[in-house]
Amino acid sequence: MKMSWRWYGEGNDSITLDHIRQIPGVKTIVWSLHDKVAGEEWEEERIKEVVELVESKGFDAEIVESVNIHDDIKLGLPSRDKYIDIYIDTIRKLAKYGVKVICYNFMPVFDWTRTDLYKELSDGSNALYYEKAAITEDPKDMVEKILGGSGDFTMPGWEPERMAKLDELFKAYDGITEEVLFENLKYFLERIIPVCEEVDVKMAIHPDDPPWPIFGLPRIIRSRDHIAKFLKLVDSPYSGLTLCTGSLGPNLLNDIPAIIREFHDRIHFAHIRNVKVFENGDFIEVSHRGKDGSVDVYEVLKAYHDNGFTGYIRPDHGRHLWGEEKNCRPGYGLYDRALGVMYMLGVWDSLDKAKEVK
Ligand SMILES: [Mn+2]
Repeated sequence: MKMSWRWYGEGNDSITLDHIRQIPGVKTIVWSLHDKVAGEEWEEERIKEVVELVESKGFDAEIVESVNIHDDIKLGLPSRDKYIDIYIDTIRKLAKYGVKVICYNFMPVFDWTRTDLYKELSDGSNALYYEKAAITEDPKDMVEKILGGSGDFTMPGWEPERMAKLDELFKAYDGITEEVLFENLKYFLERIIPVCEEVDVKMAIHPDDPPWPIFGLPRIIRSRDHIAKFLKLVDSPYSGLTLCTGSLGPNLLNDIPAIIREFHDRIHFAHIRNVKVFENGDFIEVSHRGKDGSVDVYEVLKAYHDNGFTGYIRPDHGRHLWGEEKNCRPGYGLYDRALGVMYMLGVWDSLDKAKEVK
């Protein structure tokens, strides 16, 4: 297992590489060129610059999260081939600079969805919250909430330019069923995976968050059966998973440790987050400690450990602590994610020791 940390880049994150160096055990920086919109070319010079900076601080830069996928690819439009060519070009450039895993998602229109970015918890901290009843008929209400609450930070998946074309986007997805979306994903993978095999870059799809359809849009990576179907689309180790416990967790029917045990050899990147699911289906993000929420984080880590997991792990979102929400990216503060790293390393070290004793 290699511990990693998502960093939004110089001048685009309240947390610096020097902060991250002081968190025990973090070896890999998860990065991206966050100013790039889906379908845009990534220049080699820009890639080189980030990788060299990250490496100069003693980390490796082996994971990119994300290289976003243009809507034309998801929609299966004739123009998709042009965008797939650009995507392949980016994969080749990233491989040249030592990138091993690319995390991506195939969610139509919206990335992750929440109704409150700063919901207060009983201990006075606050965190991302999803209230089913607050999801109105009109997705624009939610866009306003998300963009209005993100301060000066850009929100990946919520680019104002894309959100301005919301009506057009919804119209384009009219008639795109789960089945069609799977077919369009297959087409994309059939073109890129041979290149990934050639240059040794593993693709790792992120599950849909939350794990159910919203606003009538199809969501296809949200349960054990959806994952099994996805892995058969192109049956190569280079087409794998980012297994996010925070995304699958809000549906209590998802037995995450069982999913890990079944598909561990196709999981390249583990996102660990705990969520507390309420009786009415609302949920809030909580600390990584298993007892604080509905995800049994110990059993999740044990499922990886039992299977000799050698991939990357990162704390997913965290609560905002000690007033840091005034100057941090929603869900990506320093303190709770650092506590999460230590919780995970604590569990992992104990599992290592227990194995030695036997
Ligand atoms: Mn995640």
